[in-house]
Amino acid sequence: MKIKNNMTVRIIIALILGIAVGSIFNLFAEADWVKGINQYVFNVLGQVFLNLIFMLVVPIVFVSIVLGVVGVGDPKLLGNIGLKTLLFFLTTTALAIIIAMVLASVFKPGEGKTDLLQSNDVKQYEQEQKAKAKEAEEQGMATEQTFDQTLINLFPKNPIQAMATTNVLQVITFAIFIGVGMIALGDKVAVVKTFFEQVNEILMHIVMMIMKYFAPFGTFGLVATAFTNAGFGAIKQLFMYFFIVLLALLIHMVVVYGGAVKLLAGKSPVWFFKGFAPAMTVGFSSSSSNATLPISLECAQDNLGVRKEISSFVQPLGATINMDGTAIMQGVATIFIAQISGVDLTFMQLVTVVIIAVVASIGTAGVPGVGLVMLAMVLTAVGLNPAAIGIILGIDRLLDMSRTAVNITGDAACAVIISEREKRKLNRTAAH
Ligand code: DAS
Repeated sequence: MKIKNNMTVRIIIALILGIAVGSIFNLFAEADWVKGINQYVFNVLGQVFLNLIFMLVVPIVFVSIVLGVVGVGDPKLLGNIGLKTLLFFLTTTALAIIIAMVLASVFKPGEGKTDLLQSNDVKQYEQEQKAKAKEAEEQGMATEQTFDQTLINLFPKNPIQAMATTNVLQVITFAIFIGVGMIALGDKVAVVKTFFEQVNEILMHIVMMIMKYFAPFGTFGLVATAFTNAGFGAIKQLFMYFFIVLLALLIHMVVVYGGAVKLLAGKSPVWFFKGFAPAMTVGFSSSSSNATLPISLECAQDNLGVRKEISSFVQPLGATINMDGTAIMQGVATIFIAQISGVDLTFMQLVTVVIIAVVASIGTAGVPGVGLVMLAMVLTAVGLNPAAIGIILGIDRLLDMSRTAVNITGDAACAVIISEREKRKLNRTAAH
């Protein structure tokens, strides 16, 4: 845990330094030496870090969704407890992202003039998009996809091309078919399942390595570039984004989890949060649901009286396929980036964000920073510039800590509810 804390401290120091240096450099933004340092030092550090994150998007999306589908297709899950668990997870994740997008749409953190989007990578992406639209027009192809075309384009003609062009919706579709095929063939493809599990472990380890060894440098580079371009004034929009994610996390915790424990388990929310507080603390400091699992299980079983067989089924599953906190960050971030990009998302695009974020959370393992990798996928899926995550990446570590605490609390709430309802059922049977 010590190393993880140091990593967090290093990233927070890099964030503060980046804001300070960038804001000072902004005062001399026209000087050649500032432009030189900004381009050849800050921008290089930031873009390398972003590329490392993008490098993992397609592999993580493909492998984690194959495993997510196979996991969901586990015969154990098709039982009474499994179906209730799945229903709770999917419902709360969808609720989480809706709360997030409503708050972001009401408070509009990204509104107003900003130079936050001035990094070279973002400008280059916009030029590419304009060139694609122009080419499509010249070929008489419709630039705006109609609903039927969107539906048809969900299914890849060439899954390798879908991966090569980061067409995440098609990669997800292909992954779902692979997962369904693996469920159908069961033990015949046990080796393939092990292969995917081991590749996923490698990918998660790579995420951990990137966050541990490169995140402080990348954070400094991205934040220094953003503030050199935009000046200290940009802190307001970043703070608004930060505040709205925290507000959405708090509302989701108190209203959705507290309400669910009260209404569905007949237990006091205060009792629940007090009993699970130690695990929330570890989740916050480690930014990893997986690393917190032993403490999460202990709190649920010892403090909240969850039956061991229910706790050890629901919580490990939840650490992988249920990430409401992450979905909240993705909902707010998508609306925030659309606002600073001056893009009005259509209703269909908002629905796509909800579906993609729920699907994305199914396969993502609980390690630090993985929510950000999946955010790049969500942005790509709705046609927003994934490079824009560079703007929020600097402050993401602090949010990762908070959303991890929410992720594991959702799993515990589900375990408490199912355990309490199973106990009542047993008591009723005994009474007759
Ligand atoms: N850190 C992840 C977790 O462990 C969440 C995230 O990256 O969004 O739950």
